[in-house]
Amino acid sequence: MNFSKEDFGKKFHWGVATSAYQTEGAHNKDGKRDSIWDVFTNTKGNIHENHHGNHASDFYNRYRLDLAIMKAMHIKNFRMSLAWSRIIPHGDGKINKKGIEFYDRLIDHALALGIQPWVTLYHWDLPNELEKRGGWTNRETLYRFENYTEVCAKAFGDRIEHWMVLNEPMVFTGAGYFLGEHAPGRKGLKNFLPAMHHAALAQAAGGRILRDICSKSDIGTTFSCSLIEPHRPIEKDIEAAKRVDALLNRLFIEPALGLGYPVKEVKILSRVEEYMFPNDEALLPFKFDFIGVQNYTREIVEYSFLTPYLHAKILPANTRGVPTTVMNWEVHDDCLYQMLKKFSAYSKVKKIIVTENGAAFHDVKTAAGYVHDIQRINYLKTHISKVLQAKNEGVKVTGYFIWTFTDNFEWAEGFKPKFGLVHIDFETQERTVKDSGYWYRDFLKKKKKGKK
Ligand code: IFM
Repeated sequence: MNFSKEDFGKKFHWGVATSAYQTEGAHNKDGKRDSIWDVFTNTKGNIHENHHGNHASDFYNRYRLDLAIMKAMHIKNFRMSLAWSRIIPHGDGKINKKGIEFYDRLIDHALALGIQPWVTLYHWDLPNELEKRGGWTNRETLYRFENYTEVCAKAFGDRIEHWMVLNEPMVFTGAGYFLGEHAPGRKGLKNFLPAMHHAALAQAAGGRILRDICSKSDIGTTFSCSLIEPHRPIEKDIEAAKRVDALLNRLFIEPALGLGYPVKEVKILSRVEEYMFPNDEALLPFKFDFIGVQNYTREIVEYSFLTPYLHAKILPANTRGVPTTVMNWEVHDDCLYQMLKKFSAYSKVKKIIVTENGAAFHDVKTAAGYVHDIQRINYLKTHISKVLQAKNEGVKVTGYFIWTFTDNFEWAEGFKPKFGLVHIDFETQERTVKDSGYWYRDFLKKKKKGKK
């Protein structure tokens, strides 16, 4: 490895990223009510082998242990999310004191250990009571989200230096309200378009509320993205790739930057007007202090007459003869670099943090108690080196967070994909630091040869 942490400068933020539903467990403890994921996972057939996050990696009860491991690994930044249904169990109305107290304890403990919590307000776990009233398809959810943001900002804002409003809105609206593969399992344009619009409004509204209440904090939001390339260098595939790029990579950042929805490329999006109030265009932008870029892979696209709306088809990685992860995502060395270049080309983007990057592989714990996850180490080294390349070329990237700290619940794929630096035995909840975890620890600790 021909680079070290020092090459990124002293102010670069190194961390790990997690989310509430994927780790906390304690799904009905201390006043928490159901989120859409509690309900979705309890319906047979929705999730790989009917797994659910009722217990997950039991972070709710074991956060002290996990933070101690984090500290031993020299990890100083911890991206986590708040479970709305723990704080305001019905999504609306009464605040659950015990929910606030849990996050108070967690935040205070992290800070006492010298670990900065980076807080995401919404990582997909909408209180189910709101879903019963239409969820993100109902504009009312936007107003409830504003209230929830205010409650969190007032409760934790004195200690949180970095906030993120939404996690990957394209994924939770696309997979949750168009494809029906994620909670709440709704399908079709009539669900997707209003959900998308209300989430885009929530993204900016959340930013404004946080800025008002937490004027000293850095306010960001995160975007999923993939490098999109055409299958063949022919007009039809090139145009198809542009449409997929607009949908997957531009749909939420462009309204935030005041550029509107990418309707020129994806014409069907213009139907969003049905759900827009007269002043909405002015409410979509917000000047975020940073954007979170979350990239894992590249997608190859070809023209397809059969695909409704987009006329574009993504070719699954396992049909292309490329190396893949357990998610069937291509391992592509350059994709994160390309994404950093792409997002930094927006002149209004002030700073970029890689708020997620990582990979799921078939980890095996040996009889001697080790996890030799060499593929993950290689993946991380390559991607981190590409972050450095982008930085050296002038991209204002100021942080990098590995997805994820411990193995956890991977949504529709259940516990099958393992993304963690720390292995979890979900029967016993035993933690074992993988070789990648030791590698990250040493990377964070090491000084470059010859430097003091
Ligand atoms: O586990 C997810 C996370 O919740 C959001 N970003 C992608 C990760 C890996 O799929």
